[in-house]
Amino acid sequence: MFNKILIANRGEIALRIIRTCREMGIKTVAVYSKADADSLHVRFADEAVCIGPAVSSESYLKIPNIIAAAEITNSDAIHPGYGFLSENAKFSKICQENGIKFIGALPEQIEGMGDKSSAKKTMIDAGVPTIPGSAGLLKSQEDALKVAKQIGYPVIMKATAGGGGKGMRMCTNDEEVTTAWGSARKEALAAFGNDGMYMEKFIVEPRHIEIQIAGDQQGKVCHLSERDCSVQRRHQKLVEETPSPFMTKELRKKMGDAAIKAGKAVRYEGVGTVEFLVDKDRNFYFMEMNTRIQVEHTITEEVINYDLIKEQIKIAAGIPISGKNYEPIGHAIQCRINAEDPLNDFRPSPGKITEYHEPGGHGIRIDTHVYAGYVIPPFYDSMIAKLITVAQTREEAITKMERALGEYIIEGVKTTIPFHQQLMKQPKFRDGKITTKFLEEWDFKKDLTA
Ligand code: MV4
Repeated sequence: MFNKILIANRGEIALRIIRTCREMGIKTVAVYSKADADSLHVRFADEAVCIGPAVSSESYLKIPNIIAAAEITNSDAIHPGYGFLSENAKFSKICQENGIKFIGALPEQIEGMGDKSSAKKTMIDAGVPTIPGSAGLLKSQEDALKVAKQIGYPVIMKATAGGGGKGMRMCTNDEEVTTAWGSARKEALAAFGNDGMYMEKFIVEPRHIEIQIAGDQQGKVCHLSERDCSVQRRHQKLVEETPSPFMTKELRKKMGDAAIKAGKAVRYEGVGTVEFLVDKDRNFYFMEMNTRIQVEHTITEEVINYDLIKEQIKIAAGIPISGKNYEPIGHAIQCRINAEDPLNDFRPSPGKITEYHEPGGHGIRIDTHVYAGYVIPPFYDSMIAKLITVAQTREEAITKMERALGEYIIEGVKTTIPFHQQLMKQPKFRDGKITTKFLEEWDFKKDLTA
């Protein structure tokens, strides 16, 4: 087992990792930017190293500084958390070359999944269902028009280096394909330095359901059931839950098998997520594979009673997994509490938290790094807490969430708490009738100001 782990991250996930390390008897090193000197992850770690100024590109993304911090503290592994360097193939490789275990995917796995068109090809070869579309990248505008005709409108053009909706265009006719061919490629080139595009049939009002998997160094892969992340706004997840209200035992078996196939196809080591789009007839299609721990891993932990960070560390240390698949017990929901103003286009609202009181009681979990007097810096993402409720049924978990949101006091900054309070009351949400279209169709500003 590792002696000392450096955590190349900040905020709640840095704390989350430190906590598990402490339970495992592993020493921890925090790294921090000048803007985070007063952060809890700095105080809770055994050691802390300042790695640069506030701006991420000069600190949390600065590979030489992080490697140097690992060397001087004699760390034998690095946990990258999510975001920042967690899916950076180059960083994974540099760790490897310096004899530091990267607690995440191997460079070739990150690379293979980062290119969406080649990831899709890998999945087709492995027998994982994918969305009908172009065989690989589109060669020209004429090729795009030809493929669109073959698969039939509506279609969607996607950047192979994409994710998060950038360089993605839905097209309903030839003219839109012609326009998209220019604009989407330009956008992708600017964002990723890669303008490779592929095309798929557009799935109308899909659900986003992802399967958590774990694979060990011995080649065993298991699934840890699903999370429904259909409540998203501009590709930002706001609420996640498990089990999915749309799930059946049969579908879980099929999607779980497909996710395991996906993991085995790349000999996946560590915990990962296979994202699927699910249509109204419960057909499911591979969308992307994430090779990191995710923000929403918490809800899975609650329904399968399993510490996923501990599992990541054990797998990285070469300890085999049991290999059995997990069924969820009970129901867990997570609301992302962001320092954002839901009435002003979710504009970030950094600043000092003047008053802070957390909800508590049975079935409540809060993962956060904030406290009364904490100043939220403007440089990083605006998530300040994850509020998770766990109960025997979905209805009870929602009721508990309403109660907890009502108890949560955060003053000095705007937060998404009022948004979540209204969401929990929405009949469509309560009925589990949520697709990725749901937030577009709901006039939440009206409900927030009523
Ligand atoms: C799609 C789709 C419909 N049909 N692909 C959005 C992000 C990117 N990872 C893939 N995305 C989508 N791909 C086909 N063939 C609809 C979306 C999509 C979406 C997917 C998941 C969660 C939220 C979404 C919001 C809008 C569009």
